[in-house]
Amino acid sequence: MAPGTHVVATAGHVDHGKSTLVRALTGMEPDRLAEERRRGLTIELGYAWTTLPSGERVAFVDVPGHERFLGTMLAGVGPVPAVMFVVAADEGWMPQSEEHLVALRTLGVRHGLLAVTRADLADPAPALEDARDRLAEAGLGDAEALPVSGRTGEGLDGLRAALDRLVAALPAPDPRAPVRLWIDRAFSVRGSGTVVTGTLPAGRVEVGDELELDGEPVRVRALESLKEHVESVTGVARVALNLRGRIAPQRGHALVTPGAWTATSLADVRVTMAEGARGPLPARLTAHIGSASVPCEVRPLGAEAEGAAARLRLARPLPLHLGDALLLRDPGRGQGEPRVLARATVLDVRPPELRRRGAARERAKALADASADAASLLRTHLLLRDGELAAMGCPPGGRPVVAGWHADPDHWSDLSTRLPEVVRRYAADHPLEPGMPVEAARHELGLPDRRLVTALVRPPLTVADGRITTTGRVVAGTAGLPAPVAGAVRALLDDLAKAPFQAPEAGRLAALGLGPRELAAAVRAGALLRVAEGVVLAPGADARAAALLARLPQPFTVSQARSALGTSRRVAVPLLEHLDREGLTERVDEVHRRST
Ligand SMILES: Nc1nc2c(ncn2[C@@H]2O[C@H](COP(=O)(O)OP(=O)(O)O)[C@@H](O)[C@H]2O)c(=O)[nH]1
Ligand SMILES: [Mg+2]
Repeated sequence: MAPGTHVVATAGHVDHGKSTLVRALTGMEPDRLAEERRRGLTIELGYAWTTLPSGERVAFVDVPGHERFLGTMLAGVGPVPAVMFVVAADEGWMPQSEEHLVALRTLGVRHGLLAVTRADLADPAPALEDARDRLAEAGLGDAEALPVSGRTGEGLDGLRAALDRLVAALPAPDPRAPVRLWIDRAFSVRGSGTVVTGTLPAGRVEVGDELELDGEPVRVRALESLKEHVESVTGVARVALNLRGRIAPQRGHALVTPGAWTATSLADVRVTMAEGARGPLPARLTAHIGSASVPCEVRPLGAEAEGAAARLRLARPLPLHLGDALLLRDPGRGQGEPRVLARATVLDVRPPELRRRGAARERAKALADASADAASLLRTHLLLRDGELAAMGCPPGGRPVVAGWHADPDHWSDLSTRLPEVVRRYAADHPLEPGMPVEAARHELGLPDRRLVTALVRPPLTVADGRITTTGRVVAGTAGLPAPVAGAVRALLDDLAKAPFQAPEAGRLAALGLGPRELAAAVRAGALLRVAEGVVLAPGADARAAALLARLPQPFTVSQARSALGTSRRVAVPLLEHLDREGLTERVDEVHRRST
């Protein structure tokens, strides 16, 4: 396999040697600003990279350690999966060591190593042991700990080898994941327009791709990774994108795959207090995710006991998925007080309005049991399309009920109980009509798509000519037939109850005394469904077939339909033609059909 690239952020107290170490490892200058070099202080994020002994390449995002630049530090660490935590041997654990570690823990960073720098100035052992214990406590128990000196170069070879082990152990991100590139720098280059840089955590970007920035389409004109032109790049990587579009990108905005994220300024979350912080949370905070920092309001939804559910209102929309973690920071706190206050795990990106009295408490209860998955979402939203689930970051757990629609199982069974009632009531109110229009049933049940109604139709209900007929009509139909015919039809319906798509053979029809004339009467009475000459099924078999076919991979062939329905070509071919006529399936080409 070709060597990959990786991204590691630095962390640790100011002046502990982060930038010096990055410089020593890469030979590149992470402090790019004149002011930074004059003051010997990192103010902005710095970028530098090197090739490790294995051939793997690692880029560092060097963050400022000064307490005034916590926001910048979070922007650097936010999209990065691994950290090089730096503690000075001569100073040991300091306030920003603590604050950075709390931030990493809150963001859920679990991969890293510990470099105890300035080992030429003091015995590194005490600082190393202390810091190693603290990192382990914060979920970085696998971090190797190494004494080094950025000044003398002591320990650097060991550090390079440890970085190799670190990057080899990082989980490989999904190259097909949707892109969300948090911008950390944006600038204009004379002659080529807008350039943005960021850490691509997963997915793939290619020259020519269309992405979105705040809902505006942008085209990737050119692409660089680590200062080399490339045609495509797969996360994790540091990337620079040359963009075309009517846009003014800034740090904290994100380039995303169109349709793959939900841009929202409202999210329901589970709040977990950060180490050392105590509630209740102030109402106004700053939310950090990726390189973004956005003022927000936090509204607790229930009592503490209900799992600390809250609703976040962000000052501007962010592209979010369920399961995303936002770090909540108090921008107003003074020195010495904890500023990293909590983690907010996103549980819903399209939260329902809370209008009724007690709605907030109820919502808190629901969120207390919720996970960041499709099943939990469907409990709230009841029906969601494939695309909506994807934009919320949830692969659908089960199969669609029809045509890309997913339903909460309880809601679906509730609907299938309500449909016959609704149809019966309609028949009673409209005795002269031949059945309830599907559209009326859709409206009555408050469903967003007629196909959902059709999918709910089960025998003895049936759909014909856009109307749903009731059991009553079917029973009346059989009853209206001459007794021997009614008896024969009931026998057929018994057979069909066991094998709904195995239309009786000519021999069976003849044995029951059902000739063309008798069959025609039974069909007229609505007691049987005629699919083609000599092919009859129970009423409603068409709707049932359509619902089964909608679960097949689309489009499908006659033979796939045949085996899904458990029948022969003799029945499948005319049944599919019947479904085409009913608008429940449609032909794609000579051999394929799809559900509508
Ligand atoms: N003696 C010694 N000094 C170091 C070492 N690493 C950094 N320094 C010095 O410590 C100061 C702060 O280093 P810097 O890399 O800017 O720290 P940062 O704020 O963590 O990025 C500078 O004066 C460095 O020269 C080291 O390993 N040994
Ligand atoms: Mg620095």
